Amino acid sequence: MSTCATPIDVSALRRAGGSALGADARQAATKAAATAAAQATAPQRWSVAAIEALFELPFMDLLHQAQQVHRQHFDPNAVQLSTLLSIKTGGCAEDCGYCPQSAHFDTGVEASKLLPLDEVLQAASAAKAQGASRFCMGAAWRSPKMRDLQRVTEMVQGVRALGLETCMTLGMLEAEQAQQLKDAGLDYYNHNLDSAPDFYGQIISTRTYQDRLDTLEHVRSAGIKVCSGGIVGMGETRAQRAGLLAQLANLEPYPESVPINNLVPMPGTPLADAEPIDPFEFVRTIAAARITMPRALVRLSAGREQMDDALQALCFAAGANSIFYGDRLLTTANPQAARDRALFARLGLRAQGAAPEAPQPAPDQVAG
Ligand code: SAM
Ligand code: DTB
Ligand code: SF4
Repeated sequence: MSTCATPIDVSALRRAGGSALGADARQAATKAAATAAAQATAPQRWSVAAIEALFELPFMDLLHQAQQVHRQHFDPNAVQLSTLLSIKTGGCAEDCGYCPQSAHFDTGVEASKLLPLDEVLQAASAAKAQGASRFCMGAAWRSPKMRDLQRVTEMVQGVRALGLETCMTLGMLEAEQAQQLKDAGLDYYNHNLDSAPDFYGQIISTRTYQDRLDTLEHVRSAGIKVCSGGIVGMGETRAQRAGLLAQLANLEPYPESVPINNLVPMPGTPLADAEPIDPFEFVRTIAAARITMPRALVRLSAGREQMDDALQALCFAAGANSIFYGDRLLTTANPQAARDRALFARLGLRAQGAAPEAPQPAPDQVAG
């Protein structure tokens, strides 16, 4: 890992606060020692204002800082690949305003039953053969029922036996349910905070922010690694994007994996006509996530299909080091695996922790 770049003072930034951050403070922040956050023994809290101050930095300064933090903790040319499968689609009782799977909205997504084990294992084998290191299974549930949990634990065991890391996202969990998943060998549980507390109520009414925090606590206490992030581009303000990151970064410990989703506006949902976020603001969000959660895998998640290669490259430069890999997310399209392999080859990126037999990008797959 290279640490050649000019150091920064992350603590100074935290102290600096929001709009008060002027050119001098910015300069100070880019000149002082880089490893403050990484070396801190006690976790420090991030104020929303300090994270807003990161967003307000000149774009190049912010990217530079994010790269420095990234390089202290990760190989900057390695990207972790997770493949997603919807094991139970549609008909969800929740009213998340972005989601095509909610039964509250007429989106054309048909409700289906939980997939059989053999179909799940087939998809997992295919994901492994393509080079994924983690297999994430998602269900459109408010929370899993007892009988569902029995069946999903078999999926965890089967996918693990294939040599893949496992992740599930099944909605809210009670403490005992989290323990059952841990006992089955589940590595990660995804449950997003989705947005800042002061914006959340405009998007979802059927579960509270505290419900989400409680689930994360149950997952953490059971010893499962936490995957939690959110969505941007839902009409939130910059302060609210900072507010989401503050919530995540101040979890003790912060999540091992942080998906940053760019809203995929789905016809029929209340957010179908949401104003798209400025692409550079999206990159800023990735950079701020990297700086505030230095050791987390920051996942460039939903929305890649709508991004060009240059924007994705900026996201990687800003510290994203994980993607969903494979042609589908849950109900929407994701870039074809071949397109991702070509992008990786053009950028000199490689898959982190891929199975040895995973196909490496051939020179002729490199797009012009
Ligand atoms: N039902 C479970 C839950 O809500 O926790 C798991 C599945 S849910 C679809 C997982 C996450 O996908 C959501 O928390 C949200 O962040 C993301 N998501 C859903 N629809 C999206 C969309 N249209 N655009 C971007 N992200 C989306
Ligand atoms: C996450 O944060 N993003 C993924 C995963 N966790 C489960 C889901 C994205 C869903 C995008 C809309 C869809 O495909 O339905
Ligand atoms: Fe249901 Fe999850 Fe979609 Fe919300 S995000 S409607 S809980 S599937």
